[in-house]
Amino acid sequence: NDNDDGDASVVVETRTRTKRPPLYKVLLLNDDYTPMEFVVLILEQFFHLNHAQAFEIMLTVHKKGVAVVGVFSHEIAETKVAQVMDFARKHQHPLQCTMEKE
Ligand code: TYC
Repeated sequence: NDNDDGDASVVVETRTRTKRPPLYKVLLLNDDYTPMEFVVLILEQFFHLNHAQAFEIMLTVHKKGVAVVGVFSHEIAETKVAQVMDFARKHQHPLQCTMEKE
């Protein structure tokens, strides 16, 4: 505040708060029917994981029921979920993919 000399010219400073955009976890869910190789293929194709990483995450989902595949901006996460769901539906597998705020 510059001018505290009465009220002739008063400078009001407002604090600028910069928030980083929220991030979203993309989750893959287990089911009893989707083939393991199909899940591995999805992780390689849409999440750019190498075969070993893809296999490891697939196994985690298979054993624990769910795993985080990646963390993205809202728009990218939505796109990934849509890509996985479309691809699974196209091949008639019940695979489920969702997102949640981190
Ligand atoms: N449970 C499946 C099977 O035994 C494999 C599987 C893994 C399915 C991960 C979905 O997200 C998944 N064929």
